[in-house]
Amino acid sequence: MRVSSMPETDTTVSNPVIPGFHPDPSVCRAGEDYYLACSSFEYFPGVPIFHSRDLVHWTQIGNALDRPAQLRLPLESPSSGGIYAPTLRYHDGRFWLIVTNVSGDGNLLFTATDPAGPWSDPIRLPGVHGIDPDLAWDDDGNCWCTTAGVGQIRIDPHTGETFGPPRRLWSGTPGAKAPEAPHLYHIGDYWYLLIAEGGTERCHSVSIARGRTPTGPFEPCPANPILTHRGTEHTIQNTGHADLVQAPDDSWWMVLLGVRPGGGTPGWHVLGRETFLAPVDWVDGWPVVGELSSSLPAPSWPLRPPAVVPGRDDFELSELAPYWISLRHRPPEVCTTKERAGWLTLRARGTSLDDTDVTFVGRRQQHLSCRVRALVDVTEGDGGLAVRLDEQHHYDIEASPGKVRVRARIGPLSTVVASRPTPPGPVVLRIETAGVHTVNDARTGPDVVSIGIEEPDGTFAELVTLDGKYLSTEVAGGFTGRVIGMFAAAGAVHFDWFEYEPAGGRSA
Ligand code: 6LW
Repeated sequence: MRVSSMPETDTTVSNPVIPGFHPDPSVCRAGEDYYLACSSFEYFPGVPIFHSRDLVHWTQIGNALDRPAQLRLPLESPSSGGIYAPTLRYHDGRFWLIVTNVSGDGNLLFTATDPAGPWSDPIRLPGVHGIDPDLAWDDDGNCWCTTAGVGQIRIDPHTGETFGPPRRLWSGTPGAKAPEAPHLYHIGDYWYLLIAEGGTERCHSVSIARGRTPTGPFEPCPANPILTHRGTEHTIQNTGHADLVQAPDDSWWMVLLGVRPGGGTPGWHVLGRETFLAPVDWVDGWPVVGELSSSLPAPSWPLRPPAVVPGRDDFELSELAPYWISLRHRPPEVCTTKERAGWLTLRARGTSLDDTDVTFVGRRQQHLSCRVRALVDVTEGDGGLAVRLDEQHHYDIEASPGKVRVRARIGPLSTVVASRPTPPGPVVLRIETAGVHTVNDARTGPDVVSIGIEEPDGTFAELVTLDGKYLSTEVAGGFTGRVIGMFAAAGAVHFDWFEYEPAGGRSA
């Protein structure tokens, strides 16, 4: 099952091209096909892989780390731990993915002939330290691995062996903090080193330097930062962590992360750091990034929107769709169709979303305004729907036989905010989020999260409306974004279907 981003008109591209929590994008091209990977932190499976034929429409084709041998996330690992930024490259007819598991085995390298998978077991890199690892090959076949915080070292990508001590290449702009997200490219007569600096919040930026060899020395671009929205009122903020790719027509493009805050300045964002696209030109041997906006002129080639995946999952397939993610590992008890044909059965491990070892299966919230519904049978357990950022920031509606209750967890505060009896039998739970848009897509808030059930005649019986600001990154911190899904708090909970629907206008 393929999950596609929003369709666009033929003349414009709407940014983000991959809405929702899809940070630290890394892109590569193989012939006419583009592939993109993002970080995934405490979620399993990890590192979503996307495919595109036009750089504009992206379809999730899998997750690179989809088995425990590849992705070990200790149950006590914190939210926003786990899998940090990847680099995805195509070299010598194979796909290469390098990533850091900050809660487990450090820097790991994977290969695949098909980016949809299966990907290999990890090639460990004990001699590679730091985060945001990058891979680049020179014309002599040497493979250079560059990381944030340590520098560059030559590796054997087949064995993980490292050669010589690491060397520092460039520390970025004097005075700018957190040089990270390095990517090395051989373009024309130069080797270019692209980095992010300023930190992944409102000061985030993209800078670049160049040298004659992959090991430098590097001279910084006189126009650095080549991209930033810091100090502006732009509706897209925190722009940084970029990667460059050349199209078959020789044009250049940049994917990068950004956020869309609401509530005025500095505001708050709820969908996490999303993947954006920007055009790049070259002037005097330096890249010049075109305007990054929520609506871009389309590239010169025909756009190829793939089939949009329906937002409803009836759990009829033996495999969960690739957009489904769980916490720290997919619970072995998740049985789709085996126990009840066409139902998803979740067996409780923890007792609530406060626990790091909770049975939760969710999908990234990709629209400021959306409606989520699910039919749940709690004759054998307790469970329901939740919208979460982390263990300390989530809103849940939990059904148990004959009643539902809504609980809000905001930092140290946790309280049942509403409850009511329910008719016997399965019940439809509903969560609606609404982020109010104004001119130019700037969201002035408020964010609201309405939670309730559906009466037998389908009408929405709202139990409570909560302030969505408390499920934002500016309140909760961290590197992820909202995930909405199903959970089990006791026994076995059966879900017949789950439906995610964007509401209102273009609110992606
Ligand atoms: C990522 C690094 C960063 O590895 O945050 O703030 C980390 N910058 O580039 C997680 O996204």
